Amino acid sequence: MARNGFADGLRRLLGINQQRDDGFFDDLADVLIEGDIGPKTAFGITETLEKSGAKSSDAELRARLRETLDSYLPRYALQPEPGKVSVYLVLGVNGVGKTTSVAKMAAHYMRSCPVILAAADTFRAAAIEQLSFHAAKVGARIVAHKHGADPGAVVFDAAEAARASAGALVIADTAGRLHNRENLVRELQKIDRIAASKADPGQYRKILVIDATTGQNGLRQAEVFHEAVGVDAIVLSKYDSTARGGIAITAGKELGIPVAFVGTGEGYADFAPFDPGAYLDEFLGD
Ligand SMILES: Nc1nc2c(ncn2[C@@H]2O[C@H](COP(=O)(O)OP(=O)(O)OP(=O)(O)O)[C@@H](O)[C@H]2O)c(=O)[nH]1
Ligand SMILES: [Mg+2]
Repeated sequence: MARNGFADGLRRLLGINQQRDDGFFDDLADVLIEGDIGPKTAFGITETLEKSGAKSSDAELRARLRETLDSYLPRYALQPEPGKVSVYLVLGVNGVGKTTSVAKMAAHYMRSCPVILAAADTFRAAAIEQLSFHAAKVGARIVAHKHGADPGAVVFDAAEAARASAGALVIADTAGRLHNRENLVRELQKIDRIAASKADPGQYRKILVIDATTGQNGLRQAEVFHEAVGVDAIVLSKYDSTARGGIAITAGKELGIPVAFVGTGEGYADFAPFDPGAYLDEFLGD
């Protein structure tokens, strides 16, 4: 995994500035922002630290920083209930890793429950074939319609199939489009209504894939999708390709959205539930 920019920056800053003068906390905010923490959250963090630990030792400051960041990370387990119809709708802009994440989630959940993939990206020409390829590889069932078909109807049929097999987790791939916001919102809301009506109560989740290499753009995407349909959890993809991961903290603090999974490569096994402790170890270089 790539070295963490924030951890290196923090180490450097602690080495240079032992005084904790005004400049120290400004510099710390800059280093946090370089680590992909949003400016608002970064200044909130430095304000908290300045109030509580301005004159503290390196170790104390690190501990306080860790405590503060930890308090911003919502705890969340994404687990379907056995015997129920659960629907996980996977959302995100172009190319962030939605289809790959759907396949990884299938491989993950198939160990504990039946999974049916819904090929609800009917927009991009090769999307259905791509998902079918993954489904065959991981051994998951798939429900697909023709290219250009109504994505809501695909989700509907997949949920019906889940009902017919006495419960299953439906994981739905969707098309990634953000260039026409109104269209996206309208279409998403339609799929959203169908998914919400077909899943058993409390078993419907909207999961946004964010490419960890896109930095602050990821937060903007989360805001747009959250406003459109409400986002329950994030999959942070391509975390293997970046030295920064502050988006997990910013999304938690500013939007209250937890990270559920982290993707660290192209293989199905390069995927794990988000572990806040391990994440903070790496972010802080502890
Ligand atoms: N290194 C790395 N590559 C990833 C990861 N997740 C996905 N990818 C790669 O990112 C590229 C795009 O992945 P897709 O799953 O097709 O993305 P998508 O969001 O479905 O794309 P569209 O359907 O075109 O919007 C592929 O080459 C994937 O192999 C990851 O965690 N790490
Ligand atoms: Mg896709």
